[in-house]
Amino acid sequence: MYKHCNNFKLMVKSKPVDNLTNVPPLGIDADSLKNCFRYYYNHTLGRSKNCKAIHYPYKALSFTLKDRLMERWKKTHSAYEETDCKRTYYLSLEFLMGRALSNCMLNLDLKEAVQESFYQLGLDLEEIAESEQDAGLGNGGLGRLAACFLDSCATLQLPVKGYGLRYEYGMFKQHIKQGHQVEETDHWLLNGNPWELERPEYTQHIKFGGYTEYHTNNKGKMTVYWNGTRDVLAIPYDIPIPGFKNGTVNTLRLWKAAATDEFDLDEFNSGSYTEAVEEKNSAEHITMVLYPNDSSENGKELRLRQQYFLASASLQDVIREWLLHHNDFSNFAQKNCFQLNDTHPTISIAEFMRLLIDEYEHTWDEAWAITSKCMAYTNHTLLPEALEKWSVPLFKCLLPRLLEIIYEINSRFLKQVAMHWPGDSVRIQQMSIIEEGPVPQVRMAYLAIVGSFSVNGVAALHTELLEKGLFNNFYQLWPKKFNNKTNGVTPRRWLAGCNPELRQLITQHIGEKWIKDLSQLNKLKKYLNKKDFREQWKKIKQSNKSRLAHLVKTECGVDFNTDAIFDVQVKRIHEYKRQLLNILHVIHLYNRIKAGDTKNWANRCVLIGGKAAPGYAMAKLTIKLISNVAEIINNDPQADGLLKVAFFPNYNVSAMEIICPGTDLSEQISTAGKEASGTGNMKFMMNGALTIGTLDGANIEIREEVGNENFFLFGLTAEEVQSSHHQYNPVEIINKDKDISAVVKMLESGYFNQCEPQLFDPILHSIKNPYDMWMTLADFRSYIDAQEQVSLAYQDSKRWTTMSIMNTLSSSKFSTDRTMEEYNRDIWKLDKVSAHPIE
Ligand code: 26W
Repeated sequence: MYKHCNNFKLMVKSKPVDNLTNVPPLGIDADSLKNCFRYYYNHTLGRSKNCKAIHYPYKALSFTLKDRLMERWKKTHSAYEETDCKRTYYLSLEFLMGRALSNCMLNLDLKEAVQESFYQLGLDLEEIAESEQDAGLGNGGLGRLAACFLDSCATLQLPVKGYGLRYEYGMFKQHIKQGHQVEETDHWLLNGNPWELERPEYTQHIKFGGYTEYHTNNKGKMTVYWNGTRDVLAIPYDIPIPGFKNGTVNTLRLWKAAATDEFDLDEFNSGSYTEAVEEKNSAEHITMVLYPNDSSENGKELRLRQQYFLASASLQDVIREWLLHHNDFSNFAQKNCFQLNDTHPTISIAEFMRLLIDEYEHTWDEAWAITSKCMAYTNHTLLPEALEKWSVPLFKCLLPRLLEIIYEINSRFLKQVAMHWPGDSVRIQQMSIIEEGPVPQVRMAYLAIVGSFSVNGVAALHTELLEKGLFNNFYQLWPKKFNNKTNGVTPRRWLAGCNPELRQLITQHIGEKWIKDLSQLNKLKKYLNKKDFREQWKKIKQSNKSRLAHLVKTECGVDFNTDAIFDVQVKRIHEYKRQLLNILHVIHLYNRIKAGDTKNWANRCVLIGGKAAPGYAMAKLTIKLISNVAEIINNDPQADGLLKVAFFPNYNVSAMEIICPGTDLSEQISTAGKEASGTGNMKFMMNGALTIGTLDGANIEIREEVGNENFFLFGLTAEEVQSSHHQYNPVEIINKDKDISAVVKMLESGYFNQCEPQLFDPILHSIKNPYDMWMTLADFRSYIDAQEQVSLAYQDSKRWTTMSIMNTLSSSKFSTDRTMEEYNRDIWKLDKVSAHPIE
């Protein structure tokens, strides 16, 4: 293990360094924090009062807080070791953590003490906290979900460790220039990350390339050697994950790729010294950048390298720790579980087989018995283009031994299929992990299902559609493997943290327990009709709207009036999410203004934000359309006061922390059957926004919880979408509806692209296309009508306030605490371990 880290030799003559019990606990009062802060600022960082850079006070405070986490972190680790408890490893290519500092203060309950010490030092805590860069190691929903899960696991004292990649560059930064998205790199690690702890002593070796050789050993046993590989080092960096006021600190371990110091002697001797060194450079590329695609990634070799790198490093690390305390793998499966976050880390199934067979001398059957009992797979998407496939030739070249193992898994699996459906060769072809064709492909989702004991979807409808559609064959074969786990969001970051005024109001009325047990929000019901409570509720919403309006002004240069409806859609830009439907409605409202038709009008400020995958032309064009429409409307005096539109640049976790508390209306308008769950919808609901939405993903469950009367429903159902594709006639819809035809005409006239003729033709074609997958116009009328209901409701301020309160107090199901309890009850079956609470 230490082969390439010679500075991590073990001590022989020295005694172990003083253990934890002899270390005095660090003070958490304002004075101790202040002294510690000063120490770091002056001594460790070596800055003086002349230094103006905000980065250093940020760093000094982060170190101060990390120190407070450290003893809890070690105690948590020892508690897990001492109890020899069962563990879960959450394997994910993405962890969208956002900022750490304010979250740490929240969960350690240190905010007031830090505030006090900063007051004494004359420093502005808010300004310093806001200077922290987001850890944007994810694209969207899937990555943020992983982050919320970690928060809940630590809060519930579940022994769960996250494993991911330490990308040097996170999600790109989005600028809007002349209405177009422009990407800028996010070199978030440039100035160091004060929250991470480098652990070079646990470096792992990862193999790539080479070939396999078969030898029979002296006991007559066939052994496989994977030789001629080009190895890469995986160096772990640990990030602390504090639970909410409970003394637990779990770990997120992120791997960085580094070159080995071994030189390829052949190359060296043949004089290719620089080439040999260059090779080392390419090793480091593996964790250089997060892939910014949230639906399709067409077989890029580097992406497969990333996936295998994560899988192999994490599994070897788990095995290393396991063997510290166990002699063999006999009860490994009883004590360990790997949760695969989508198919991205699915190569783990084959890699674990390889390690058990080739490195730890198990038979195939023994290895399979262990592997298939500890892997669990979560699916996050129904879109066929998002289902990962890897070309067999690429696999063979990069991971020859793993391909052999996958073929063996497949051949044994297909025998099972043949037994279940004798003579059904079509079924075999349909279910094979290897898709035949000119270039055969490895179907990662099928590998994940075959190798896991649990397969789950992320909302009730989504799981049902997996069972009935995409994975139906597998469901027929193994119905018990399938289960639903509706997503959630952490109420620490997404209510207590981002909405401090509402936190205070709620706590004043029902105490503080709701932060750990969101079902307590129900207790607010008795205040629903209390005048004082309602007034305060409204006041807080207004104040959060002012905060958001201020942000919109600085980021977009657009004035939002806080009396208007704040109508918000923020999420990745994708055709299925139908930002297009939203902007078509905006154009409709504008047409009404121009026609003087403002009966029952409610003033609106429409905010749309999100990143488009850099190669997704249609998504980028949608951003341009939104920007152009905004430009025209915001500069038209006729629309002034009635309608404002803004595109929010660089939407990320920290922006959402300001956006969701200030929102009145949450837009969840995907084509039914396409959005697996959605989690933004939950953040808005928790903060008292009302939803306008289709019967898709978790919207269905949100509506169930809040009641039909508190939800603005529109659009076709998933079933209707499925069954009406063949008779979809958008041109007829346009011709029959004067509002819709006015919108389409407006676009066709080039009103929004006067200097750029034909610019939006692809958008016009797509909505008029009878094969439009997203059936935008099919739902347009129903959407307009539902939006009119929204306007009416908003004018009745009393009714709106009631609906808003009802949304927050009905949101408890959507806490990831509930989600994690369910994963644990049905899949992981972990005991909770208390890490000797200090609080
Ligand atoms: C191949 C690259 C790639 C990368 C990411 C393919 C697919 C993805 C994800 C599946 C995209 C994603 O984030 N899915 C979202 O997951 C959320 C958490 O479960 C759900 O709430 C969203 O509905 C789903 O779109």
